Amino acid sequence: MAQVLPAERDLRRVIGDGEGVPDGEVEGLSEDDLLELHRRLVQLRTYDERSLVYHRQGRIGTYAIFWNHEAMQAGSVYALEREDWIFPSYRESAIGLLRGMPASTVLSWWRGHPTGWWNPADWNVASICVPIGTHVPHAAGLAWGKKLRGESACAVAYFGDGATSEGAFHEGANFAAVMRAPLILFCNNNQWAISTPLEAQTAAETLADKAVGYGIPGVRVDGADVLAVYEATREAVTRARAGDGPTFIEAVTYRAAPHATADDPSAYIDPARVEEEKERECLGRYEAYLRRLGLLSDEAAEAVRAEALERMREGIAQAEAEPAPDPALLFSHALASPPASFDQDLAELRRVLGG
Ligand SMILES: Cc1ncc(C[n+]2csc(CCOP(=O)(O)OP(=O)(O)O)c2C)c(N)n1
Ligand SMILES: [Mg+2]
Repeated sequence: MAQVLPAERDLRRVIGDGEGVPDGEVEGLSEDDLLELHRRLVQLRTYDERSLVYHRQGRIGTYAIFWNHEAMQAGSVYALEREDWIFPSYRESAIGLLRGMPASTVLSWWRGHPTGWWNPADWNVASICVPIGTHVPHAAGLAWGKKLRGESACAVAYFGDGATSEGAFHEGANFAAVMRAPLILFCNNNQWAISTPLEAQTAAETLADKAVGYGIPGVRVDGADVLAVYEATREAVTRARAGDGPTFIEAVTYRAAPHATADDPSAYIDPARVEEEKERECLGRYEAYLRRLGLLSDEAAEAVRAEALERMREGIAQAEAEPAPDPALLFSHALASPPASFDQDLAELRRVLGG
């Protein structure tokens, strides 16, 4: 068995600050790659900002904001192949867009419309997981299955800092490690689980330290540095494909938005800390990096934004054009032998809905 070293403590970074901290670069990324990463960040940012507006307008339901989480999602997915599987939590609800999934599909999910439930095999993107951590064993099982079949695909499970306190996380991580399953455990450590801060979540010095207990490598990256996230994930993918098993990636960030539209963080978060974090948010930092390299002009940035906005306009129009679903769907797959009372319940529901 390979020797497992203590988890890396320092945050990996590639992007400098334009002043004392110099910019690095990632080997193997062309200028086209750098611009494509930018396009993807803007796509996610636009999705997120528009969704908040759609929520306020009553056009989608409760929505889990992922503002400033885009670099963790775009950077890690860029290190994957299309055959690799993505297991998102609600925080990565729009990650399918990076595989070409229509925005209307994800918006329909937030509208509670059946067209929002895609076939995972169409995109190699599992259903959005709302229970905390329950998708980690699913991802471990899928990854192990790929290994048993001799396929080269791997899986990535996305979860938060709070999920690391859940039994399902432990079971999935331990199982994948023992089976040397090709799994990447991607933890978005935004330092909050709704109103529970990180220090109330764990007694470990870092979340990456947990990897040591599973006998797998643990790395820490700056979650607002899309290039550092990409590089760390690429290494984890290489390890997974080589048969060396899982890697735990702790991407460190700070939640700069409410947990979700139903949350009021002013009750528990220091607003000055949030403002500080917004100053170093991931898209602005990456755009500044591209500008320092001379790769991004105002016009080009504007064109990318306009394209992303158009995709959202089309997406919401398409989602809203879907006919209302039949309320019978609520009952039809619940039980193999439904009780007679279901008929009365459905009739009552139709009466209440005015149908
Ligand atoms: C099993 C389970 N317990 C509790 C909840 C309620 N809940 C929803 S979000 C959340 C916080 C999760 O925090 P974290 O894992 O850090 O993810 P983040 O929301 O910060 O991305 C909790 C406890 C849930 N969805 N599932
Ligand atoms: Mg969290």
